[in-house]
Amino acid sequence: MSSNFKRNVSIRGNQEFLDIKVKEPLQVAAGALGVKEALRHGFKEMGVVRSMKALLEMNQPEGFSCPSCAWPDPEKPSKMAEYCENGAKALADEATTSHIGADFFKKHSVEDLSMLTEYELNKFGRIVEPLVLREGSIHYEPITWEEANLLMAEEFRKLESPDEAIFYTSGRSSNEAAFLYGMFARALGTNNMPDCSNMCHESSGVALGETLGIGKGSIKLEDLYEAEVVIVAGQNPGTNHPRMLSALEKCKQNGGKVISINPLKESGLVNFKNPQHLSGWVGSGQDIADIHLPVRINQDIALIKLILIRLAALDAHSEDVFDHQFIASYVDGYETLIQDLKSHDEKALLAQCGVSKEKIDVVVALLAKKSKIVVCWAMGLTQHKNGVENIREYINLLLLKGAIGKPNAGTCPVRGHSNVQGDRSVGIMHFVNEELNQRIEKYLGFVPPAKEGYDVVEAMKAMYEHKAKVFMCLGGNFLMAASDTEYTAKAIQNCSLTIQISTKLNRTHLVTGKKALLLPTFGRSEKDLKKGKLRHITVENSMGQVRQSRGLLQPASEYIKSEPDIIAEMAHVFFEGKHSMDWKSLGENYELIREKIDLVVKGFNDTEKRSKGAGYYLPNNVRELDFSKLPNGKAQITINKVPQHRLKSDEYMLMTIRSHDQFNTTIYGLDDRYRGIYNGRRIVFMHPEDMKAVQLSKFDVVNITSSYDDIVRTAFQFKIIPYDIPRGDIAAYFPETNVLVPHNHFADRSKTPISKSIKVTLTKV
Ligand SMILES: Nc1nc2c(c(=O)[nH]1)N[C@H]1C(S)=C(S)[C@@H](COP(=O)(O)OP(=O)(O)OC[C@H]3O[C@@H](n4cnc5c(=O)[nH]c(N)nc54)[C@H](O)[C@@H]3O)O[C@H]1N2
Ligand SMILES: Nc1nc2c(c(=O)[nH]1)N[C@H]1C(S)=C(S)[C@@H](COP(=O)(O)OP(=O)(O)OC[C@H]3O[C@@H](n4cnc5c(=O)[nH]c(N)nc54)[C@H](O)[C@@H]3O)O[C@H]1N2
Ligand SMILES: [Mo]
Repeated sequence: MSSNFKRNVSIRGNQEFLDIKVKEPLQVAAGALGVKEALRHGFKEMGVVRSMKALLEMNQPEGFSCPSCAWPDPEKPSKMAEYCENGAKALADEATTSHIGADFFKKHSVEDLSMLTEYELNKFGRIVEPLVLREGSIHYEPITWEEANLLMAEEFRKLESPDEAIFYTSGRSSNEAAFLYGMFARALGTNNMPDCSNMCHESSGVALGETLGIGKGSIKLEDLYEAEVVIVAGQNPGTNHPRMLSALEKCKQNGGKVISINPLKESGLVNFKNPQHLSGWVGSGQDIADIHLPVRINQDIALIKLILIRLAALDAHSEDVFDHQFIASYVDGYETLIQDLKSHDEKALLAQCGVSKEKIDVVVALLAKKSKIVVCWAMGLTQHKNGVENIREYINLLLLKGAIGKPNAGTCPVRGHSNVQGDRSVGIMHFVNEELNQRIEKYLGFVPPAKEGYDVVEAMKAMYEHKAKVFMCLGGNFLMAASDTEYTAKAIQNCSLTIQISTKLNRTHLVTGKKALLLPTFGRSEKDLKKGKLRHITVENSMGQVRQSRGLLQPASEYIKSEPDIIAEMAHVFFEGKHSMDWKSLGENYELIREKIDLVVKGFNDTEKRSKGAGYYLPNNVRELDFSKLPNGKAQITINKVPQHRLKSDEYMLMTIRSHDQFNTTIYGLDDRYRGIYNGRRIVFMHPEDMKAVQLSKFDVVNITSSYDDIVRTAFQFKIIPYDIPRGDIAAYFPETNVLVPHNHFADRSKTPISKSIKVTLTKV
C-alpha cells in the first residue's frame, strides 16, 4: 500500500441529460395533489402500514418531530396529520425499507459509485452497518463498533495539536447528540466546530445579534395569525416550509396582508389549498401574497431603502408613520439613518431594485398605516456578500415602525434544518462564548479551549492547506453543501481520516480522507431503545421552543446506533474512562445529558419536565424589549450600503436554489412541480428577452462559468428554460452548481458563501 495512493473518484457524477419536460408553473401549492404526492413517496419507500403509522405521529405531542424543516408545530396540532408533502417525503426518505451494507460495498467500489448522481446515490437506501474504507482500498468493508472506536482514538492521539481535528455538524441532530459532540471537541481541546448554519442563517445570527441583541427571531407562531402585514423576503415557503402556509392562511383570514419580495413568483405565495380543511381539497384555495415585488437578485437594500425614503417623507408630514415613542424609548441611530436616506437618489434606487413604482406605491401606502408587521426571510437574504446588511436593512424598517417586541410583530428568520437552532444553542459553535466556557469548567470539570476555531470556510481552507487531519461529520454532506466542490474535494482528500455519522449514502462518503469511517445512525422517526427503555431526544424549533421527540418505527437494522451512543462511546474509548465527564453513562441515559445541558446552557431549565407536550420557550430579550446589552442599551438602527455589482455585458447574476424534490443535497426526485420542471435538474431559468438577446432557445445546452480572482470554474451542460425572472438574473439548482461558488467569497462577517449572487457567463455548447 503506497501513501501516494489516490482513488479515482468523481465529484460531479453522471451529467447525462434525461428527457426534461416543461409545463406552466403551478399557481396553487399543496391541496389534494400535495397529499397524494406525500403518500405516493411514503408508500413507495416504506409501505402502506409503516407510512400511515409514522405520518400520524409526526409533529404530534407524543410523537416525533418532523426531520425536514424547523417550522414550529401549533400548540394544538390538528387532529389530521400535522405534516406537509415535503415533511412526508423527508420521512419516507429516512424510513425507507431499502438497505445497504457490506455486500453492497463489496460489489460497488467508491470509484464506481461516484459516477452516479446524488439522486441515484440516495436511492440505495439506509446504511445498516459500520463500515471502513482502508488506506489503499476502493471498497468499504465491515468493521465492528469497538474497532471503529479504537481507530478513531488512535488517529486523534496521533495529532500534533487538537486543532488538527475538525467536527462538522448538520442541523438534524438532537440537542443531546449535539451537546455531547460539542463537549467532546472541547474536551479534546478544539473549537473547530463548523456548522451547516455557517452556510445558512449565520448572516441572520450576526445581523440580529448586532441590532437586537439575540441571534434568533423574536416572534412566536401565534404572532403571525393576527399580524397586519407579513413580508416574506428571499424565501420559498411552498417548497421549503410548507406548514408556514397554514399560518399565512390564518393571517389572511384575519385580514392581514402578505407582501412577497423575491425575484421569482413562487407558487406557494400565489395560492394555497390547505389539505387539512375540506375546502383545501375541493375549494379554490387561499390567495396568499397580496402583492409580489420581483426584486432583482441582491437588490433588497435598494428596494427597502427606497421604501424607507418614501415612508420618511410621509412621516415628515404627518408624524404618525414611524413610531416615534418607540424610537425614543428603544432605538439608537434614528437621526443618522434619516440623514443617510437623504443622500440617496430615489430614481437610481428604483432602477436598481427593478420593481415598478406602482407596486412600491402600494406597499408604501400599506406600511404607512400598519404597525403589526412581521418580516420572514431565509436564504434569499443571507447568502450574499452583504447578507448581514440585507437583514439589517429589513430590521431598520421594523424598528422605525415600532414592530419589534410586541404581539403580532417582529423578526422571523425561517430556519432550515429541523434542529439547526438547537444544535447552536447547546454549544455547536466555532467562536468562544466566555460564559459557556465558565459553566463548562464549573459543571463539567474540564477547561475548554479559549481560542476561536474554524467555521465552514476556514475548515475547508485548513484541510486544503494540510493543517487539519481528522475530519468528523455529525450528519450532512459537507462536500456537496460547501462551496467550490473541486476545492473542497481536494481539502477533504488531504485528511488522514474522515468520519461520517450518517443515515444515507452521499458523495462525502465517496470522496474521503485516506481512511474513512461510515457510522450508521438512527433517523428521527426510529425507536431508540436501550436496555428495554424507550428513549427520547429534544429539539428546538425556529421560534426557540424546546420539545421532545420520540421515534416509533423499527430501526433500519440492529447494528446501527443512536448519535449520542456513537459519540459517547467514542469519547469513552478515547479518554479510556479517565475524564471528568462520565461519557459512558451519558450515552446510555439521555436524562443525564439533559441535566448537564440545564446546568451548562443558559436558558435551558428543567428540560426533562418542561419539554413535554407543547414544550417550553427559551428566553428571548427582544420579546421583553430588553436591549440592555447593546450600545446605549438600545436596539440599533444601521446604515447599510447599496450593493453595486457592475456586471460586464455578458455576465448574469446566478442564484442557486432548491427544487421541490430535494432536501438540500438529498435529491428525492427529479421534478420541480411548482415551477413546472419535470424529469431533470441540469437547467438554467432565464428571462425570454435575455435569451433572445444572445440567441439562446429553450433547451439549448450551455456551460456556466464563474471567474473570481482569475480562477475559472465551470459547471457543464445545463439546459436553458425560459422563465419569469428579472432580466440579467438567472437561477439554477444547488448542489449541481456549487462548483461555481468561489471558496474565498462569502458574506462579510458571517462568512456565508455567496450562493445566491454569483457572477457568471454562459457558453452555448
Ligand atoms: N423541502 C425542503 N425543505 C427545506 C429544505 C430543502 O432543501 N427542501 N432546506 C431546508 C434548509 S437547510 C433551509 S436553509 C431552508 C431554505 O429555504 P429557502 O431560503 O426558501 O430556500 P432556497 O431554495 O434557497 O430559496 C431561496 C429563495 O430566495 C429567493 N432569492 C434569491 N435571491 C434573492 C434575493 O437577492 N432577494 C430576495 N428577496 N430573494 C431572493 C429565491 O428566488 C428563492 O425563492 O429550507 C429548509 N427546508
Ligand atoms: N449553492 C448552495 N449551497 C448551499 C445552499 C444553497 O442554497 N446553495 N444551502 C446551504 C444550506 S442553507 C445548508 S443548511 C447546507 C446543508 O448542508 P448539510 O446539512 O451538510 O447537507 P444535507 O444535504 O442536509 O445532509 C444530508 C445528509 O445528512 C445525513 N442525514 C440525514 N438525516 C440524518 C440524521 O438524522 N442523522 C445523521 N447523523 N445524518 C443524517 C444523510 O446521510 C444525508 O445524505 O447546504 C448549504 N449549501
Ligand atoms: Mo439551511
